[in-house]
Amino acid sequence: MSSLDARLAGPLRRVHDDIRSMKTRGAGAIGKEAALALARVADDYDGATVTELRSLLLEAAKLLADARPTAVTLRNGLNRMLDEASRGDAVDDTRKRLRTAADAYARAYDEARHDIPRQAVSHFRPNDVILTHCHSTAAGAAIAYAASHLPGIRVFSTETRPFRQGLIQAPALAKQGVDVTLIVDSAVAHVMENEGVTRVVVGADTVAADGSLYNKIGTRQVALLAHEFDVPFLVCAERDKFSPYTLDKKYKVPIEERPTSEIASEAEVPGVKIFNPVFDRTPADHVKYFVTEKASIEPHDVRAFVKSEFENIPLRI
Ligand code: RI2
Repeated sequence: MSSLDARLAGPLRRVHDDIRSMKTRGAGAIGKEAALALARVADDYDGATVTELRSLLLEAAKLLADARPTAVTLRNGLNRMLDEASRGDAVDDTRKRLRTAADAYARAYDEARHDIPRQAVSHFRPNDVILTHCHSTAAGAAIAYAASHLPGIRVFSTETRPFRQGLIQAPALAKQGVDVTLIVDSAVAHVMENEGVTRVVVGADTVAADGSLYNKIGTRQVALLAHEFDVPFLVCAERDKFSPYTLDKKYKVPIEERPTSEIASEAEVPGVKIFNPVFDRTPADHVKYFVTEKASIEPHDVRAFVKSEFENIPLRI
């Protein structure tokens, strides 16, 4: 961090560390936090040149983009802010533009959680038995909305080892009046076979242009089982979960590995190596629909959607 002085770097480092440590988590939420953090950099900048401000913003964006590599929301939020900064013609103008853009970004996050459930509801039926994996605010909102509009809906929520986000998802659903049961990840096959699961609904960290899904580790196993039991697999994902980087067919979505201590301490398993990848890729042919805030998209239409939604946003980081 060369030119970001201590006054700008301290708060940024905190945002970065909160995202890295999962104090701030959820793919949508980290994109929003990063956008707001860049607006604060502009607010706190006390120099006089727009060129210097832009280069500080780029440096700040690079620092934040590092915090979590898999969810493209982080980079999408930052690229949108950098694009806005490139249009400012003076420091004050740039500051105002970034504040307006960050507030709009935060509003879009909330609106997506209002709109996705209304798009998704047509995919549910009375008495559906839904299985969900990890904690997704987008998927959770869709499930709760369906359960409040259709009778008899029941939900199974996986624990989601190792970070156990199911312990956030399940009570959040229960609080909204949903009939929800927590299961361990390895119970998915048993539950699909014996409890009559009729839908799988998950969130997304990144949706690639080829229609594949990057989401919390274990999602692919759930999708394979859904395929085996002929259960429709729905993904709730707002626009900025889609990755413009993947329009380049050679681009590989990075899979984050987290500290092995999230699985076990060395003392618990002496002499054993531990591997902790926290996301996996689900192929396009296992996804029925991506439900966005505007429409439901089939995997083969994702490339066109990404092209149209991101054509004017340069990828600066
Ligand atoms: P929303 C989470 O990642 C999960 O993988 C979840 O599916 C995704 O973010 C989407 O979350 P993590 O932060 O934006 O737990 O739908 O690693 O809340």
